[in-house]
Amino acid sequence: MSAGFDRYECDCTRTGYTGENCMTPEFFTWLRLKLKPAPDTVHYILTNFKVVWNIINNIPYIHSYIMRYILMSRSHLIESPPTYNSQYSYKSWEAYSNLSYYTRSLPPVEHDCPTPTGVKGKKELPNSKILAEKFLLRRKFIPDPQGTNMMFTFFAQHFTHQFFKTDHHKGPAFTRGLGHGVDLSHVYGETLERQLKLRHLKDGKLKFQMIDGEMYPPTVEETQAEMMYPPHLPEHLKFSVGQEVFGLVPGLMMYATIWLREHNRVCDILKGEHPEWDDEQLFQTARLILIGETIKIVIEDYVQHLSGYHFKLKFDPELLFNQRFQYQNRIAAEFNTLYHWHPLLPDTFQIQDQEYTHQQFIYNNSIMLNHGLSHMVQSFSNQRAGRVSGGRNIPASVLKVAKASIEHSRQMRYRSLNQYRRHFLLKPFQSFEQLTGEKEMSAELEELYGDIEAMELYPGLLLEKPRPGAIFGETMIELGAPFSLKGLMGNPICSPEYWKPSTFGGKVGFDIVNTASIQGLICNNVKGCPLTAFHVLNPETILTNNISNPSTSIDEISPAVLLKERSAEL
Ligand code: ACD
Repeated sequence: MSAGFDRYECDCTRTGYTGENCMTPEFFTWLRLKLKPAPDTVHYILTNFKVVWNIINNIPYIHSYIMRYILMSRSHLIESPPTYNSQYSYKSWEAYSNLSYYTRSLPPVEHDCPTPTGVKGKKELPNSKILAEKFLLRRKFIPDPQGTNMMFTFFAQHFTHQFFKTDHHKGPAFTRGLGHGVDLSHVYGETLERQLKLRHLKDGKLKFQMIDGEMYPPTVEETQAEMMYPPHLPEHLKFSVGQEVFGLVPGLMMYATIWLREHNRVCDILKGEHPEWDDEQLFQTARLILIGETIKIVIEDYVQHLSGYHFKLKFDPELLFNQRFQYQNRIAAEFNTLYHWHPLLPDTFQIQDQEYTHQQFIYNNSIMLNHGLSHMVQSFSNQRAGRVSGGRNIPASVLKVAKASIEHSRQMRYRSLNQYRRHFLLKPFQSFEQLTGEKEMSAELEELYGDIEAMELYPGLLLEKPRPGAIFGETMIELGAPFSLKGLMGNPICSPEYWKPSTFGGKVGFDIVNTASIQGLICNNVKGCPLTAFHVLNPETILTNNISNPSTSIDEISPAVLLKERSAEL
């Protein structure tokens, strides 16, 4: 807090630290710091000693104890109720109550600070275009050594677009996603008006159309729920779903179709259980079931894959019932920024024996109709994604999104990478070489930034040396995990009052939630039940995309209209 024009005071209340800058640990803080193993050590233990973990995973008491510890230690790092936003670096009712802001983990840098990230570094930050081109642009596709595939990549994009919905009219500090978490607004629409347009209003179901005996989303013509499509696209290819931007890539429309089928499938089951229920109750209960399924899949398949742990992550809300845990969540701007994982995107997309360039892929819903979901799932399961951390792996076609992330972070006056590391209990980097683990880029970064304390968050996350054999560096995990686990477990369905069979229509609905998996979701909704996972199933499969004769037989769309304005949504 400022105290007059040329002084400040630090409020150390309940920080566990004392002193003018709250930098001196109290005794128990000091002891905890001494006893706590470094995150790299914990990560090493969790990703090695498979035999030991296999035993621990089967001893319920120890397994639950560790899972509870993971959830609590991560979510304690997220302020709840939320505090700051990009406009307010002090607590205010406006910042608390105005849901159209993303919240902030760290308040913005004050306007009277000598340098853009505070006190260290140069007066001006490096040019964002130069940064993006020099350090982030892909030279040659770097495959992810963890084996992440395109099923994961499109799941990530599809799932996160229910809560990362920056309001481009208002600016990067604002969101249109007022549910601030897993509300499935990407399936059901953000507003009640859109939801009603998408609903069949019979048996709880969503509107659909049948094509060649399979269920697909209805067209915009039918629902009148607007979508973002290039104007000349034929009407029959303008599918209408909850999230307006999901026409952007066929991978998103594939997941939108799968969740549409899942919703209607669950409605049939619920109607069988409850013939007495009206459309509204069937719809609302199916929505809660799908929210539960999503959280289960995200924790047990998606985060499990990302973590690389041999410890088996478990979705069990009861673990937190006797803990001090707030069932609420507010999406942070920093979480949105760190989730810009564009290096995942390959150079081309392979489906069956065809190869699509980015330009051929975007806004091309005919791909879904031509290949069908089964072939899409099989192909995406086998195609490897790119490594995220380590630098120089963003495809040229989306580099502008990375450049925008840097510029938006500056507009929102983000603190430096090291300040975020301190906040999330990591040691600050001492040098650029320690950050990147190499000499060439680190020397250039030093030249541009002048001081490691001035290094920015987003380029830092993408340039950090990945952990051995891993998709991410330490910072991505240590910042990403608290935001994720708090957001997932803070969902109201995880609270004691909601987490019971009756919320989900009884035992049958509760079982659907408790047995959900990515394989189950696919099996229940895609013809032939193709084998799937979030990693390439055969690690030998294609590390790069080398099909020599890409097809030109698809409905091509003029590049002039492609993605022009809303490419940031990708
Ligand atoms: C742990 C568990 C392992 C953490 C591993 C990776 C996490 C890294 C980045 C975030 C990943 C996924 C985000 C998933 C869900 C977001 C949900 C948001 C809901 C609002 O060691 O803690």
